[in-house]
Amino acid sequence: MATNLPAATGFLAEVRRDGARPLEPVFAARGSLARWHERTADRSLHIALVHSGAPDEACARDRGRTLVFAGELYNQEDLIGLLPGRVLPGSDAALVVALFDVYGIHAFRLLNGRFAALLTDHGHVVLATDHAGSVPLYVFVAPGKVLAATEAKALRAAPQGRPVPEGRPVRRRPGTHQVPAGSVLDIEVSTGTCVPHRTWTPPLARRILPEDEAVGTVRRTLERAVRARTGAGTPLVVLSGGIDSSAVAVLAVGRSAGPIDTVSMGTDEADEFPQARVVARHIGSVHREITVPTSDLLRGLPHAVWAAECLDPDVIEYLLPLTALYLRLGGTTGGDGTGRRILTGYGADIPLGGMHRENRLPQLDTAVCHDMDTFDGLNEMTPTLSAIAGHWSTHPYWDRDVLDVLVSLEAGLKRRHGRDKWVLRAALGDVLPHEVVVRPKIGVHEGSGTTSSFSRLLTDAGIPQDRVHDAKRLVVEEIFDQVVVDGRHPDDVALDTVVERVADRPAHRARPVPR
Ligand code: IOT
Ligand code: MG
Repeated sequence: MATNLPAATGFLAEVRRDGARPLEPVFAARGSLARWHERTADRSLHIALVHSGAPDEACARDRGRTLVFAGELYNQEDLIGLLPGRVLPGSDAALVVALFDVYGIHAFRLLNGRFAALLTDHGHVVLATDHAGSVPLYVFVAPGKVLAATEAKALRAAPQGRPVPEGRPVRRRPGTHQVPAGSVLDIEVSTGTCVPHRTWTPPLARRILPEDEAVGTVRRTLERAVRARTGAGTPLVVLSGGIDSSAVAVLAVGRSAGPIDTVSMGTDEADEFPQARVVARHIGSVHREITVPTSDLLRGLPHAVWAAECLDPDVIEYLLPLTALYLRLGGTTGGDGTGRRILTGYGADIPLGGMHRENRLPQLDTAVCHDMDTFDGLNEMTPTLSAIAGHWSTHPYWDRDVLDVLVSLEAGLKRRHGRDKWVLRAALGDVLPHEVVVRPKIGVHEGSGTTSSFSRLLTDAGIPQDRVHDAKRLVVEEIFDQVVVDGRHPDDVALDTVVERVADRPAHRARPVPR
């Protein structure tokens, strides 16, 4: 592989029997663009790939099948062990197509990875997402046509399509559907008939383990997930100094020959720099601090929505400071080997109930169940968030094995001895300073002042305090319509006008204070 990044970070692929012109590939993800065209007697396949220097490795052909693969696998060794006597596949795509030959669609049940894939298989198209749907995948289906892309905006110009079973319609693009997380869609091209299969689902049962066994299992599984993600170069960890990212950073150090890189972002209003510095000093990382003026942070709202294609205002508040950080990391051209491999602590709170600050076990597990039922489609972990700046991000806590362990632990291991996320804190107790291990959670939206500055933007426009959350939803929707549905570039979105329009809606006008 030419770089330390996956071969491809996104694709648009079109299987057609009609010979129509392929769509113009439009991606927020930055990188080099490669195009392929393949013809058989009854169909054509057009592929446009966003790649980082080795586009050939993102496609694999075997026995009349072609696979397009964006992302990477984290259990290659186990998978290769399933193919005894075969020539060792040279790329993740080649490995998956070889496994498909042995296992059919069930091959996708074997994969632990961060990917979206499309496979042509003799009159069928098979689409697959990883267990978490962490690389979003969108599809348009009509008889004789299957179009799929890792960004909804790439299918913007597709005509009206048919409903896709289990697919999630995209707002104001009724023909385009998002493929669910942990799924395979088996589509017959001639008829457009589509059969969905689940390949993963969050564990529903809870495991009872002695403390030391739970702690040891979490440590080992997380260590393996970090190891699988560090790659060959110097890893870069986005570090807040909280337990989640500090754990990733200290485990990455164990994997790296030299010091690792860490970076923290803050704004002119708030930062967690002192907390992150404690960790950076402890692990001896090469550490940077990036301060983003709050006005610039807010101007990035259209970029965050453009990258994540997400309609949830709370999620956008988590992703906005991270988008701002990724855009300022440098080495931003992609495709020329300067994009960074980024490890993040994002996602630990979901299986551990960390966001909910809940002491009572039934409510804690209710929160975990709710969050595991609702993560799909939020695109919180989309690689496009960092790919808009040419980077590749990856999330050890949402490794399939780590997630299986964390979700399934009984709630009393998550909240214990008066601490939230107890099992994780205990698992890192011997390698992190005590003050880091016991530090209470601060969300990135709080630590960077994003929630408060976004609120102020709206109250300054005259929106009453009690309407602010609702107004945030409308602002995000309006931006989504411009950058995803209408295909506008985020630099061309007039945020002030969007806010004014939302403020002018009757429900959002400030009411006179009753005397
Ligand atoms: P938080 O846990 O604060 O941050 C997520 C990750 O972003 C951190 O682990 C760290 O790697 C990076 N990060 C945070 N702050 C900074 C900073 N100042 N500088 C550099 N890197 C930073 C929200 C949250 O609180 O993030 N994320 C939750 C999940 C959201 C809930 N979603 C849901 N229910 N579907 C999480 O699990 O991480
Ligand atoms: Mg977190």
